[in-house]
Amino acid sequence: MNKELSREERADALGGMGCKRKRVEDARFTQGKGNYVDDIKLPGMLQGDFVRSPYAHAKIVSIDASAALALDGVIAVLTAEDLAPLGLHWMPTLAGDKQMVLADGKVLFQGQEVAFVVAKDRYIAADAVELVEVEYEELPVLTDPFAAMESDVVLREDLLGEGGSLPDGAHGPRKHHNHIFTWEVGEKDATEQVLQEADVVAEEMVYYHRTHPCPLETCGCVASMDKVNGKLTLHGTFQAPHAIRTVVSLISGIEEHNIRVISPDIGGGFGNKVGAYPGYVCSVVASIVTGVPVKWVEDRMENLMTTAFARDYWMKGKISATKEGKITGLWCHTTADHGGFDACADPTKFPAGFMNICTGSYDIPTAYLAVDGVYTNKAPGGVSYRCSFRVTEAAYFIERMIEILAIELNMDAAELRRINFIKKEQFPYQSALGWEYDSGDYHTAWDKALKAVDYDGLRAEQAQRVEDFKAGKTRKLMGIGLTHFTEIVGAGPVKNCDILGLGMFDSCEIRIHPTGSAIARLGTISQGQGHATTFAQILATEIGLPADSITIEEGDTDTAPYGLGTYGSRSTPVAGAATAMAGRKIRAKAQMIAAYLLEVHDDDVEFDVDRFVVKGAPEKFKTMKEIAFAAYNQAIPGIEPGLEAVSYYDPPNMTYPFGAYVCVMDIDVDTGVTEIRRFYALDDCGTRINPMIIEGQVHGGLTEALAVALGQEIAYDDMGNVKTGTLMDFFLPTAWEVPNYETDHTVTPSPHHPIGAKGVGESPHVGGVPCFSNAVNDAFRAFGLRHTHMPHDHWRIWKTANGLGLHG
Ligand code: MCN
Ligand code: CUM
Repeated sequence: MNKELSREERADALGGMGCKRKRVEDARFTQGKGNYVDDIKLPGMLQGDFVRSPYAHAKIVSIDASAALALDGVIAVLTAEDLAPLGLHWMPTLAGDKQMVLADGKVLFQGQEVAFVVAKDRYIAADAVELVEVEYEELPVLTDPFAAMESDVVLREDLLGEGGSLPDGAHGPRKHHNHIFTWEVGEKDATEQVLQEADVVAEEMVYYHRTHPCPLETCGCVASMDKVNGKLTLHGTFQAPHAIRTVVSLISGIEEHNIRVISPDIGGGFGNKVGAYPGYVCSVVASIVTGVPVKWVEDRMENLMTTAFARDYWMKGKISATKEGKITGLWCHTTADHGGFDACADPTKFPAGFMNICTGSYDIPTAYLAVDGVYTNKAPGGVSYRCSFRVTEAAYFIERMIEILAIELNMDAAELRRINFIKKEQFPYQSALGWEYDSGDYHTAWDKALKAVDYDGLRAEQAQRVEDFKAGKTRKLMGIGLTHFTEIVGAGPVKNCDILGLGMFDSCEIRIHPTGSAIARLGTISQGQGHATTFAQILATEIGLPADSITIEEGDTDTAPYGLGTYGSRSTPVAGAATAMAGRKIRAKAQMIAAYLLEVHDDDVEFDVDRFVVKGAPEKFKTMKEIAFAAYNQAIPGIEPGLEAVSYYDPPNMTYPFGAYVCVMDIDVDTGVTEIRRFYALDDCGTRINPMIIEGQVHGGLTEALAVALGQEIAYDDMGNVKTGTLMDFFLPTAWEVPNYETDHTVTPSPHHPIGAKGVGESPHVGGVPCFSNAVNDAFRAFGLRHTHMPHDHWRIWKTANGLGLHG
């Protein structure tokens, strides 16, 4: 090389943080070379399939598997009776409840697992499922959580004590046999007093309906018990492979070192793949029993009807303010419908997740939140779907309450937000419900957003539209949806966040090879977020080797360091921090090696992009590539050979990303059809690792938000039948429905994260749902609407317009 590169050129060559590096994953995905669970085919592998309950609540009178067993190619039919001797007919849930693996005397929701058929292939298994005769005796069905709390019908006899008494649940005392827990945060009496004395109080019931993450790839696994060496290998669609390994060990009794859990490529998780499902347990048992590998993969209906739903929160709210619009208090009581078993995936101490972030972006001095979890005859699960542990619910709640308060005050909703935002100089900010927000600059983001969309111009146009509508010149109304959300992502810290007692740290282990390339392994697992691309960028900047020379590997518990996995947008805040810290350990050792090679003191060399240089003599340097080789090639006094490091990172706090969104929508009053004219999304996730990946995350999260706000729902009839169990009925948006999103950003680094990064994966969903919903509600504000429930499909919007007398 004759021409010496400039610092900038050397930095560019690394492909480090801040650059729009192309996704390294896509070469295989776009060529159909991904390796998903259903691609795994092991010698002799059998196929499992479930017999499921058609009823939402019924006693099991008898199960007759003889006809199924007589079918050629059927190996076994497992029922609760077969699992009971092993103690595996029930399993613990992540929420501290227990769940039937196979129906033990009764069923609690439509689609519940009743028997597990094991056959030579999937087709035979499906035929055999039809041949299993189950006699049911129907029981009264409860699909409404308020009715469930009043009903004499007992859903969970297993949780009754002697003589029908009510022992405490996993989260304290229970008030009723269908009650799960009460969780309270904040000051009840003080808040009620503030509400009583306030100039203005707005009150509303805000319902966030039941939805489903619906990833393209459904849940599944392949269990393979090697009886010769006692090793169990479990391939599966797991968002938390290490936690699954620990759970499998605890419930099966197989020692943890004899279990290898592998998450191969995952076709979208969105929270659906955090929990443990009966299919995993049955596959493992079936493999142990038969001695050959057993695969289980859900079909679409099974995925929609039986695995982790999201939301189903009834949030009764009160918000108070002075005449001038300064908010004085916030009160919320939530009734949470958890279905038949509480299988939510929240950190143990937070039975309603981080819903106590519901004071949002506002400086609210006094607040109170109570959540009652309730059993009903619906599918278990909960929390999942780009939610950051119930933060979607919290953001939807506060952003609706703000809009309703603006109506009550007869004020502009953007201005009401502005005067109540937490100010830049108030960070770190202690919220009334117990969080310490790390950093933020809400006013700057808000002003930038309003300016970008010409907010005043939009309001003027809207006012004109209302005039025109009243004058009969148009049948279309215009809605302006506003949202300013504050997220909370990056669980840990270990001191207050654990799942099943496992502290929520994360990890990274790096090995630099002699030729200056590297492999880094993490405790997280990508499901489409592009970790192999972005974590290599963090390392490129930290250790000065090109991102293209760094392999990122996740998801194999035999090789990756222990970590709690990918959900709650925690990978960047936690594993990303571990990656930077491990990189710095590499650099510290590299510094000693460089000093030795350059024959100066350690303190006399400094890191410069891709090398260590002698201070004041930039022509004397050793590149990281040279240093890597030296680490393996020479004996350096006082320094071990090799160049490796590992970091287990326990974050001191969560990170608090935020954003300002504006949606401009036209609504045809006669058809209820919505047209999104404009969607502007400003996100602040602190230091940005890869702007292109962030933009992709934002587009995806917004599209899922559009789905939820405008039509997607898991609906039940009174008998507990799922009305939306196929993609014919369950709204999954395609390019057809999706508008052109405008993305923007500000950068307010996290002060405690080693590279200042906050998470972003869930932000667009958290902010998007209220923004779309606010646009619909806002379109009708001039005609007296306060609040209407999601999902805002055409039919419901038509009904809203009709109810307001807009159809003449
Ligand atoms: N990123 C970045 N700069 C930042 C923050 C993040 O470049 N300041 C990048 C990260 O490097 C990573 C991606 O953005 O490649 C998302 O990072 P992060 O916000 O840390 O979220 P996680 O990686 O932990 O992903 C989880 C999050 C969740 S909880 C859901 S749900 C969701 C989401 O990611 N599921 C997804 N986005 C998804 N995207 C796809 N394609 N598939 C899913 O299943
Ligand atoms: Cu809450 S859905 Mo994401 O945490 O996997």
